[in-house]
Order: sequence, then C-alpha cells, then structure tokens
Amino acid sequence: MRKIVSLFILLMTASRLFAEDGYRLWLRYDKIDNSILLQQYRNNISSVVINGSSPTIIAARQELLAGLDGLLAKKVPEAKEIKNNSIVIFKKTSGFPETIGVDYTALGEEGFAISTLKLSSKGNAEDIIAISANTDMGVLYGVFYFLRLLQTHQSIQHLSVISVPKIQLRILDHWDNLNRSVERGYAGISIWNWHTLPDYIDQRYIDYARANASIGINGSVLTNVNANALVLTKTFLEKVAALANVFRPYGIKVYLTARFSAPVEIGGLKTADPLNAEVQQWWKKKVDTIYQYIPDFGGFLVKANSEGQPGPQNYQRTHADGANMLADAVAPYGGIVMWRAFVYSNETPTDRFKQAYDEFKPLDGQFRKNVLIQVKNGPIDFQPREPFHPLFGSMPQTPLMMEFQITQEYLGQATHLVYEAPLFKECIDADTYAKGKGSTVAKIIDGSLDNHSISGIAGVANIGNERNWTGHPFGQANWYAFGRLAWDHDLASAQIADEWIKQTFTNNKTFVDGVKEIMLASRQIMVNYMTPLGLHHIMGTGNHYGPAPWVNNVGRADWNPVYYHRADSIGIGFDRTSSGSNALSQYTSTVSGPWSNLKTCPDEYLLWFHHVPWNYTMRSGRTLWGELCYQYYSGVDSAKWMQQTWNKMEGWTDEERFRQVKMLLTIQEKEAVWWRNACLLYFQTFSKMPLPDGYEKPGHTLEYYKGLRFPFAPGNGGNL
Ligand code: BDP
Repeated sequence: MRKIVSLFILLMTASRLFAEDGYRLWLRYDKIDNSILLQQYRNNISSVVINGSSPTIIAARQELLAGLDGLLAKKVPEAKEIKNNSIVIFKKTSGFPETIGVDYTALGEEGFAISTLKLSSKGNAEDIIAISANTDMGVLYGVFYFLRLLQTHQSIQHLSVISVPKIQLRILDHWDNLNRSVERGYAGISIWNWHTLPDYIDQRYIDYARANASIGINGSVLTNVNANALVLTKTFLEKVAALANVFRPYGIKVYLTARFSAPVEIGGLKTADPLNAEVQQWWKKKVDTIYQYIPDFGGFLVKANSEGQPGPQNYQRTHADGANMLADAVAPYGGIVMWRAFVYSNETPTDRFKQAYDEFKPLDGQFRKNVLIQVKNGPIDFQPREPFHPLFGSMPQTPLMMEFQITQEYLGQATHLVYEAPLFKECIDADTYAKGKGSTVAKIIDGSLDNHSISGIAGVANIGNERNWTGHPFGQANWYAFGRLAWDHDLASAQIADEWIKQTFTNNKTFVDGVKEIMLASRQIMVNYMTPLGLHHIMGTGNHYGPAPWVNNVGRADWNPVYYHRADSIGIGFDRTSSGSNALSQYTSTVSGPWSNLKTCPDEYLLWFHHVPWNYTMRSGRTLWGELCYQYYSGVDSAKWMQQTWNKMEGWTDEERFRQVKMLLTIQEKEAVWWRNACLLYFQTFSKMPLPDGYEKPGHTLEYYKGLRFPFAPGNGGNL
C-alpha cells in the first residue's frame, strides 16, 4: 500500500513538474499532435546543415535543434553535407554552394528568406529548405519563423518567404526600478535581479532574449523612465553589461534611461544645464565609460520636465537643447536618444491634451539626426481608447517613434483579459491626412512618409518575475502582438491572435476559434464597461485601479477624473472644439472636421471632444444617458459571455491554465459590474435620470463604491 501511495505521489510530482505553468510562452515545441502532419514534417526534415559559428548562429542552431526535437519528437541529426530534405541555414556571404534566386539587397540587415529549393549541384536534384539572410541575425529570425510554421501546423512545402521588418528600432521599455519594483507592473517584481548581477545569470534572461528575438524585438530599455541616476554608475554598468552580453547573440541592444540631473546627483556638478560646457563634457565622459562596458550600447530614453522629472527647462532651455546634448555624446558610437513627448506642466493652464503638441511642434527641425521623439499613441495617457496623438503628422522633419503601453495600467491591469492588438492597430491605421489621404500613423512611424533614415516603436513591457511572465496568461498575447506588429504593422489582429493561440495553447480548431473570438472582442468589451463613448481617465487616482470618476481633490487639476469627464447638470464630456479648449485644431482639418461636429463625431470619440446634453438623441435613437447605460450594461453582459465561451474550452487545453483564466474571468466580470455600477450611480447624480427599465439594479450605493480602498494595489510607482 505504502508503495502505491509513494508511486502516486511520485507521479503527481512528475506531472506537477511538467504542468503548463506558462513559462515557455509561445515557444513550447511540444510534439505535433496531428499524426499525418507529423509524418509529413518528419519526411521533409531529415537533417540540419548549419553554416557559421558566431554566437548568433549558435543560438539559431540550438533553437532549431531543440524546436525540431520537441515538435517532431525525434532527434534530427546535424550534418555537414547537404542531402535530400536538409534544412540549411546560412548567411549569404558564408560561401553557400549556389545562388538561390533570392534578392538579398531587399532583405537588408535583419530580413530573411525561406525557400524550398531543388539543389542540383551534385548531380541528383535534392529538395532542401534554405533559411538565409545577409546577417546572422536575419538567419536567427528566419529560424524562429520556420519553427512558427511548424507550431501553427502550416505547410512547409514550396516555401518562398521573404520577410523584412518595416520599423528599425523595435523596443521594449521596462519601467523597472533598481529596487526591483515596477512602475505599473502587475506580474511580480522586476526580472532584473540587480543584486545578484553580474555574476548570476538567471535562465530567465536567456529565455527573455529568445522570446523577444522570436518576434523580432531588437532593443530593451532596462530601467524606468522615472529614472535613477545610479544606473549610470560603474557598479550598475557592470551589471548592465552582463545583461547586454546575454542579449547580444539574440540581436537585442540595451538602452538605459538617463536622469537629466545625473551630472549633479552622481557627478558632483552644480548644474545640469545642457548648454554648460562642463555638463556636456560630463555626459561625454559618462558615455565613453558606458561604451567601454557595453560596446554596442543602444542609447538613452529620456523623460524630462514631466511629472516632476528634471529636464532642460529647469535651466530655461528647450527639449531640443536637452536632447541634442545627449545625442552629441552618443553620436560617435552610433547611439541614439529617444526623447519622450509625454510632457505636461502643472503651471500651464491649457488642456493637458494639447500640451505635448504645443511644446514639441515648434521644435520640429531642431533635433540632431540621432534623436527620435517618442510619442504615446494618444494625447492623454494609454486610455482604453484614445484618438491618435496630434503630433503624428505634425513634425515632418523629426522621426517620431510610437510608444504603446503593453502593461495594462488603465486596462484592468493583470486581472482582465484584454487583447491589445486591435487597440494598437486602430492607432497605427489611423489616417492623419498630413500629406493627404493615406498619411497613416504607420507611415509616420516607419519613416516612409517623410523619408526618415531611422524609425522606431516602443512598448512598455508587462513582464515581471511571475512564473508565467505576465501575470494573466493572456498578457503574453500582448507582448507577442506588440513584437509582431513592430515587425510588420500590416498584420491583422486576427492573424496574430491565431498564431499566438496555436503556439501557446493548441491547434485544436474549437479552441482556436472560440478563444480568438474572445480575444478580438475583448478590447471593445472593456471600453464598454469602463469608459464608453469616449470617457477617459476616470480610474482610481494613484493606482489607477477601478472606477473613481468622483475624485476631485488631487493637488493638480489634471490628475482628477472630474477634469476629464466634466459631468454637470447639463451633460458630460470635454468640449475640445473651438468653443472649448480647441484641441481639435491640432489635427488636420480633414480629421478635425468630422470630429468637431456633434452630428458627425463617431460615438467612440464623442465625450473626448464634446460636452453633450444628457437628453441628446444619439444615432441609436436613445438619449445620451440611455446610451451610456446601454453601453455599460452591454459591457457587463459581454464580460459574462467571455466567461461562458471560455467555459466551453474546458478539456481542449491543459487544466492549469484553463482554471487560471476561468478564475481571472470571474474577477473581470465582478470588476465590470463594479465599474458599471459605480460610474452610472455617480453620473446619475448629474443626469437625474432613472436607469432604463429592465436593467438590474446596482448592488450597492454610490457611497459604498466611493468608500472602497486598495492600500497595497500593485504597480503604483515605487510600491513593492
Ligand atoms: C503614466 C503612469 C506613470 C508614468 C507616466 C509616464 O501613470 O506611472 O510614469 O505615465 O509615461 O501612464 O511617464
């Protein structure tokens, strides 16, 4: 009996060890569970021939062999000689025997080609699959692409793939502090263990690099934009160098945030004035030191004169003065400066919406060639829905870099399933009309509209040290989608979801279809139960968790939800037309025209731009109040639908993640109800109109919702 019990315990432990804990992300490489396909793949892949021995090629080799080993459940031998059904990976210049009909000039530095070929150099025609590129990195990207084909059960016959990234700098911004707290992090603490670096190399650093390379991310800003100058000291640079060494073979450059006052704080100078010669000299020397540690250091990301951060304006200098000083310091090494446009000043009484544009547009043309201005997707702050930022299209002489937020600061944090690709796409596809029709945000950030030689996109990471990296298992999809869109902004949200589900869970059609439906609907569902019709920034102050539209007592006006919704006895919404703040004038007239007119403004942006009477008749025929109620209630109904749809997935995927998601969807539904009730009860104090008939009554009073407190809510600045 005892034997049986211990055998049982042993089996249980073994199954625990192999339980799906989400750590492997979308790189699981489990055996193909379709026997016909498995046989085909096995027939088509008999050996692997690898040309080259650089660290990147070694990484590609390891990935390919491990991937095939898992997916085909057999050891694919590595061979020196090309044979029938070999997979051959090589760099163009590596002396591969034949030209293979690929136009290598089109592939650039990072692109790759995957081609099925008949190789006839040795008499017999041999069928092979060639993964080739101009660079080792291109080869590695090609290997990941090839493995994705297998993981998503695609055919590998007659391959003729050419893939080249549309944007050059594809970067994750970590808002990680040196004490390992993460500003707006909901997945544990920072993955950078500064204390044990540089000697202890956590396997996670390597897997982080693999995951990023698999989706084409090629840069990582390691530290919070609310920067700590200490990271620029030798003690930390040594640690940064250790991470850079891990990332290098995977094509990922390291960047740091530069605290503008560093010359004073760690350099002992009296000023950080960017026009002061000593300050300039200090930064030059600092940069020399950084490059001694990290020869391929990417450059700096800077938040200056925003939310209390120091900057050039402390010395009556402009953002251009500040950015250019740093740009001059990194230029000799090929480094860049990403200078953030997320600035708004307490003293400026104008609408916060307008401030970044007012500040930066006049500086167009004044930045050095190696400066990119990093602009958030919308004018306020990563809301569930924002119109595109008016700076896009307004600074033709300056490369503008996109800043998206992957971490769900305002999107239900790590307990809500919200697939962000539709949010990213909505902004990328928006037409600015800067140079007439077709001047999309995509063409601005990829540099093609104004012929810029550098281009970039950044996503604020949602990664922490939780076993599954992102807290919510579906947070991984947002990391994945960001990378895929950074590589190719033309990809559709549905395709990205499809790929991700198949690699992360299963290729089973019932599961893929059901889950894809949930994912694609999830962003709009969240908008409906949180901030329908263009409401924005009505989340709890500080932690941004849950609804708090009533808050009106925070020090500065534009940190109060009441500043944004402006509800009163007449109506609700922020008048940004010419009779209000006139923020709309920052867009081209083709864009602002329809948005300025209450009749033509799309419902989803309505309260972004108009103060609308409660009894205004909407397109639906309902009053504004009725429509608001309708949207909040349908948001909750849809959250319930998400739960029901997920419940049908039981059995199609592993028990562990099924249960996790099920519990999280329960929280999401509960919080959707909370959002709906709290917001409608509060807005009702202005509208004085009843809930339409047939709607379930709120379970609590407004006072109850106002009284809720969340003392240790995660991701609140430096909170651990
Ligand atoms: C806001 C966050 C704040 C960040 C800031 C920024 O609430 O924690 O520091 O953006 O982007 O979204 O600088």
